[in-house]
Amino acid sequence: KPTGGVISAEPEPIRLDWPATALLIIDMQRDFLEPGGFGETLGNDVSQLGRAVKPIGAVLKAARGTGMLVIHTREGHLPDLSDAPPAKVERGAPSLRIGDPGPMGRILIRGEAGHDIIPELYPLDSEIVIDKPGKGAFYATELGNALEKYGIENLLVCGVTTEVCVNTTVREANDRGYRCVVISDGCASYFPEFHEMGLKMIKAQGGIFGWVASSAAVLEAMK
Ligand code: TIU
Repeated sequence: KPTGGVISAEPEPIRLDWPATALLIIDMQRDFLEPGGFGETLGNDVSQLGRAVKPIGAVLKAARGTGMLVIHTREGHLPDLSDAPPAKVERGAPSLRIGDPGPMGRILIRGEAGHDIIPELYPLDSEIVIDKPGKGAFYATELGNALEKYGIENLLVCGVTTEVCVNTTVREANDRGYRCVVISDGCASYFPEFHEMGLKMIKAQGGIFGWVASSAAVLEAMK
């Protein structure tokens, strides 16, 4: 089996070596994708995110086949909220606040049913799960250390939401020197126009933050 491949991406094709590449799946949690979770408490139509599940599932399966590092992230907070800034907890007028009891347990709290990753994309025991208190996956987490430890140079990034946790993470990863290829149909937003613009922002100006490719293009490169 080839140890790398060329992805037909925008603004240009990119060759990746799988041993130096990690698949990074951002926050595919029930709290964002299912009714009764954090995303819905903010007033969002959570059905907008479901379209990313199948493309991510296909890439996850292929990535496991290459043996590449797979990392899942989860946004959430400790039960005592000690890692939740008041500025985040107090924000806006959600129907339930972070830490309040909801139908899937306490909203956005680690260990609760709603905080967990959706069954379709559930991590294997061998895969890394990064719990993060913020939108970016590097802030107050072990992600940076893990990428260094495994010799990772490139990230295949997908998950939700495109303009929030995916963009925040890709922007910092780019500053840290990682080549980021964002999987267009493997991301989704509660706002389709933000999804589209979020992807355009990454690949504009010669790929100012990284590359964008479809799941089909990624799968083709992994064949
Ligand atoms: N609200 C929203 O669009 N996103 C988040 O709050 N977190 C993530 O994107 N994961």
